[in-house]
Amino acid sequence: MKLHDKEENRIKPMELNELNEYFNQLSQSKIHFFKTIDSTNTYAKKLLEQADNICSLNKNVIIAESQTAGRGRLGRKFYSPAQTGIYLSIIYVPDEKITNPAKITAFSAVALKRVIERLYKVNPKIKWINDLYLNGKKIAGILTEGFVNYTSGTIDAAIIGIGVNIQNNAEIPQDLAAIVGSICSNENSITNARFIFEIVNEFFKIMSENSDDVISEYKESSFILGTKITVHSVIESTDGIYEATAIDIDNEAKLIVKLADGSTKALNSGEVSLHAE
Ligand code: BT5
Repeated sequence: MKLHDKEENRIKPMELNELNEYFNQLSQSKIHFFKTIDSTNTYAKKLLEQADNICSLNKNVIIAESQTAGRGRLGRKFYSPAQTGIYLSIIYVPDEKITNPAKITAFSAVALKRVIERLYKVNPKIKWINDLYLNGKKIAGILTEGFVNYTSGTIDAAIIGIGVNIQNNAEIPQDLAAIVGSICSNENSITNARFIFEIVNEFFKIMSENSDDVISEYKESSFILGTKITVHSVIESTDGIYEATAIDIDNEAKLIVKLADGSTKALNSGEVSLHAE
């Protein structure tokens, strides 16, 4: 690739003015923008902890151009370099208590997939429960964290953290190079500000859509249904690691698997990795 092409393809840093202009269209929303931060999810959690009234934080969005301690699930790291990806956290305070954060993750994955398709004209697939893949590599991850009200024991708010690789990163650590991909599209006119705004807008739209329809869309985009997978059980430690076939995703976003003895099981936790053929 010529240097000239590289320069053109490089994503531009975010313009705060442009971000503000977009977010002015979304009523009640407020953005918190950082050039760099440890983790946008951690910052969102602090905001919630310090708030007198958490409802006022609904639709607050924390955005960073890079993260020094980006987090995945189960204490894993999310590589979040500047220039090639976007990192944001949405604070969501619904009218009703949150009973199933996993479902919010599933809905977010569909929202993110829709926006990537619309803007970048590529078709990512979803790996249950929180990853988007393109051409066999992971291009985005979602980390939903519930904010628990310790007095009532209910989950009163959710923090939806989204990280997307827009372009390949030349400095990616060796251990990630084989699994990490990027959107890497020819659509160079999409600014980061617009991409982020569309994600947030689509998220709030999808949360009010018919749940069965969204789950159907999730299933249509899911690339593990019908395949053999290896289940790494984390919470139900007695189950350890076992093989199964992913056969369905139910209306609560649980993965239904069929075991070797023909029995089925609904997974709502634990880690799922694709079976190596
Ligand atoms: C996730 O976890 O993929 C959720 C990632 C959420 C990141 C966002 S960024 C904004 C917000 N603030 C945060 O601190 N986090 C959220 P998980 O499914 O556990 O996947 C983690 C695994 O993905 C790692 O162990 C690596 O194998 C791989 N990985 C790390 N960095 C990656 C990257 N940039 N792109 C794709 N895969 C990556």
